[in-house]
Amino acid sequence: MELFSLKGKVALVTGSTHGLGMAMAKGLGKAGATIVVNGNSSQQKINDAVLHYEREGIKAVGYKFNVADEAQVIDAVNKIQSEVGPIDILVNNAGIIKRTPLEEMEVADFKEVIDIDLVSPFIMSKHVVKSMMARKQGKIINICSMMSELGRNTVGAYAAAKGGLKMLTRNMATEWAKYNIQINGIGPGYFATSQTAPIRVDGHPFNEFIVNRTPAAKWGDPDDLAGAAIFLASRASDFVNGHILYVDGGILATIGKPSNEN
Ligand code: GCO
Repeated sequence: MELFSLKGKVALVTGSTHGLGMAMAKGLGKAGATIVVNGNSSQQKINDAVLHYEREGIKAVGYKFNVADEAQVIDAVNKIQSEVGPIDILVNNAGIIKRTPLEEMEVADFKEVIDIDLVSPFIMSKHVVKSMMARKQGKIINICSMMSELGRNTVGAYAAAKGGLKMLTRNMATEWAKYNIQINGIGPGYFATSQTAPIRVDGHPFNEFIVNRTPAAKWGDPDDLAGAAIFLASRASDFVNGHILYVDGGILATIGKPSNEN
């Protein structure tokens, strides 16, 4: 099990005050890593999250910064590396979604989704990878989506960003693997989070559609992502690079089935 140990490692997880980010960060923390908690909504939310991690026996420190603002990222990465230590693991999880038909979507909204879901992982990785290159080791995990492979009504900007993130992951691996840095992605299926709450309401057609469309016949629990995160952050994945690990209850494995079939 030493292969999966993250003892002595520092893991920066963007958007880790709640949801999938927190679930993955808790997994990394339980495997021994010190968690650098990030968010951009409020310092109070970050402080509350740090307390939550500590109550779970996880060493955590909080940094409020906007992952889409390069100046803030440069400042935060420098502060974290001098106050906590070199960043061994970067999880680019922070993201937004806007559900609007493409023909009605404002260009500014489209650009904002691309900025946070695609450009920010580039900005974060660009400034964290430099010390990983110098130390000839590091792990970067980009949080992709079903929309890295599939389209869906109303989430066109999100699909463009997540499709782009899949290829950005592969190109980062192409350019940085030679420094003994592993860059991979995790593609969550449909999980019970605040982001999916509007479409996961009892009686909401999309809710039933997902339960029927997913071979596991249920929405995922955020904790179901912890194992994949630990694997891609640990020595167990030292020769895995440019890979997207889908954790989706089997959605991508099947064409689906009509609702009258069991
Ligand atoms: C949606 C959902 C999805 C999920 C996830 C699926 O509106 O379809 O919010 O985007 O959050 O990304 O992989």
